[in-house]
Amino acid sequence: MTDRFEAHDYYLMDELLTEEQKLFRDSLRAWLKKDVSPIIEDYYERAAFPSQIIPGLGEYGCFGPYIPTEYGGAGLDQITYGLLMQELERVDSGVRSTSSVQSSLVMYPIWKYGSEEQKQKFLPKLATGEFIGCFGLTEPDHGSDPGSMVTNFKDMGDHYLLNGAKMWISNSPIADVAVVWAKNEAGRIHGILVEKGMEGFTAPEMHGKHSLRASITGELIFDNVKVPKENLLPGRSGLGAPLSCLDSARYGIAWGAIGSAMDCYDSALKYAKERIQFGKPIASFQLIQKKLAEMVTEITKAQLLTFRLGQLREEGRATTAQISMAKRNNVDMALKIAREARQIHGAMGITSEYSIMRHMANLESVITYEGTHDIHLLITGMDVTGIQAFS
Ligand code: TGC
Ligand code: FAD
Repeated sequence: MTDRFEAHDYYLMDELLTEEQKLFRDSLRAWLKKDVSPIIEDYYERAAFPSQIIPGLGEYGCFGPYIPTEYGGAGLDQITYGLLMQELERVDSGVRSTSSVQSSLVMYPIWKYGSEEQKQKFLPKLATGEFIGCFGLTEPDHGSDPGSMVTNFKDMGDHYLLNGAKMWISNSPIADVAVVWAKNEAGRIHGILVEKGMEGFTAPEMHGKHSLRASITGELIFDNVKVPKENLLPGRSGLGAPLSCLDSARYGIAWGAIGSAMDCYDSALKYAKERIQFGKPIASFQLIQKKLAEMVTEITKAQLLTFRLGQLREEGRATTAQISMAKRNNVDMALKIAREARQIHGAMGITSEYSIMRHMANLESVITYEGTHDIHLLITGMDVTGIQAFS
């Protein structure tokens, strides 16, 4: 599939970006067009992960964009991080997912809560893609309510003994290291680094997904796994530790969803101008124009919301609730745009000649993971009323 994507910048948002930010975005976009777009549909159809793109993701700063360079990260600002996520998801949500998990859910907790030895051992290799990581929070019986997790570890004197299971874990079957959240004997949640090859640790792949097919998802099973004590993240405990990682990943998703929407809009606009029915391009009909006008309006609103959120994050002022609002709004917006774009493409919209249906199916995962659409609504509700309505 030739990638004909052109970015539309209705409110001249590029004028708000620095030359360096544009350079990072444009060079990543060019590489994705050349090396990733042409293969992604095939991998998606075969439900396989294109592992040959891993070194490229490392080179373009997509593993740990905002992690300091002393640990191998790209040392970039939050807006550039967002722009990278937008470009990746413009191609496929699964590609953005790989970068999100590696950066915000694996490198971030190690950088933020890890010991110096853990940082030196894992971060440089994660930054290049030599190591792949995964993040185990969700369990078969505990998704939206991770605080009720049952995965646990016992202090055996010279090591910890880990038992339990995690489910729906992006990249677990190919991961070299898993950041696993588990309870100690006092019921306190801690992060533990579980490494590939530890006895009693397996990570079987989950099959049968109709969404995010170019990303591998699996389980994490711990059957009396002996974990060295130095693998405990010493810097923070409690549910707030994994939730703080989610803040960073959800922010990236807010940008990423804009990428999917931009791709669907661009494809729909081109198709509407080229497709002739009743002797005219379908773009000349009012109902098609309504769809296109609403799409570009919603994308522009999401871009402005997310750009401001990026500024607040850069200043360390963005709240969890503000991030929830952007994740919820932008993913919902992208899903609606994918559906409208699909309609504009008529029957062609359901084929693999266009990226629309793949984006639409992918976004059904994105609207559920990292906190469901309704959980984010409840986070906003709690923020504005001061009353929590989760339980
Ligand atoms: P709650 O009582 O509200 O909070 C527990 C403790 O955590 C603190 N806290 C935070 N700390 C830092 N950052 C945040 N964002 C925080 N949010 C809360 C809070 O202050 C409290 O601290 P303390 O000291 O008082 O104990 O917790 P709750 O049990 O009521 O749950 C709240 C809820 C439902 C919002 C939360 O648990 C939640 O967000 N649920 C959704 C679960 C989720 O998002 N899972 C994602 C799994 S990872 C994933 O999906 C990866 S997909 C990857 C990909 O492929 O891209
Ligand atoms: P549930 O929590 O069972 O929710 C089911 C429904 O009930 C939802 O509509 C939800 O909104 C609603 N609901 C739940 N509680 C309430 C409430 N209090 N009030 C109102 N409605 C409520 N997890 C990881 O830890 N690591 C990963 O890498 C990871 N990758 C994933 C990749 C994919 C492709 C997918 C699909 C999921 C992934 N997840 C991962 C898991 C994801 O985070 C969970 O699916 C998500 O948190 C929701 O949990 P659940 O599926 O158990 O749904």
